[in-house]
Amino acid sequence: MSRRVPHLVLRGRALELGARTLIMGILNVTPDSFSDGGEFFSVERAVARALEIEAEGADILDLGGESTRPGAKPVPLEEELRRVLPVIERLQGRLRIPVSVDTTKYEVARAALEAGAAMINDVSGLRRDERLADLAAEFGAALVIMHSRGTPETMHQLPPSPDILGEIADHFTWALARARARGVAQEQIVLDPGLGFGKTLEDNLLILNRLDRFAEFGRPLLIGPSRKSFIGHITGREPRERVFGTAAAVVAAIFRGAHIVRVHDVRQMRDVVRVADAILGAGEANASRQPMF
Ligand code: HH2
Repeated sequence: MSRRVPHLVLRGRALELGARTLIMGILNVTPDSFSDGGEFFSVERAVARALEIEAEGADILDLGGESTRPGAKPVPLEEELRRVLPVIERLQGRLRIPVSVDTTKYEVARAALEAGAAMINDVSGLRRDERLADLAAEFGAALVIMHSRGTPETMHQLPPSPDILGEIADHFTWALARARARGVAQEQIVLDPGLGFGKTLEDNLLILNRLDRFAEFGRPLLIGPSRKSFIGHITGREPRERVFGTAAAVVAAIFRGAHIVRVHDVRQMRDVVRVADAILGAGEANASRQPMF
């Protein structure tokens, strides 16, 4: 299976996709994120973790100031800005990898881009505010369009979708058209089916097992299984104990065509991704011919 798609453009930089899986390292500057809430809730700790995430081998840093866990309360604009902006400002000139801002708010995305962020990670997939696409166009930033059912406050009360894959594909079609209409180039867009966002256990497993269905869009696929509750359901483990379960989901996603994996445990997943990529590349023209065991 080929994972080749056009490269991703973010503010004058180009990230090559498909040759190897890219790692997006998660940094939540929140008191209440489901697995790392409170851990990096000060500027100093967040900056230190960001630099560590880069040193551990991440290709992109994803910084968020609002938890999206089921039932999470929305964070006021001023508070979200207060959480993420100083961290981005302090990382200017110190971090080589691009910074993505995990937000659905126009003002937060704008301030983050002005402070040097290169990517907007919109878990509402343009449903909350289409002007995020205007910002991506204006700054030449990358835009992650994620599928979510409902909002974090309501998503756990929704009835299951009769056709989750079709629902996600319809959303991608709609959001790609909206982004294009607002001037975003295809090369700036990443698609994410949104594991855990209003989906059942079966939905999450189906998304992973059928991820290749979304290859038809010709855009990089991002997948975020890290420590999520579907892994907890299967393994019976608490969020921080879900590293091996996350690894299994990461490998499955890579074998079904994921280009970018969004993870907390960057150091561990770097090895996971490297081995999975090596297996996936076996038999291709440039595979190593050295005997080894
Ligand atoms: N998952 C979370 C947050 N943002 N963005 C994308 N593109 N894809 C995801 O799957 C995704 C995301 C939820 O995980 P986390 O950031 O660890 O938790 P919280 O939302 O509680 O801060």
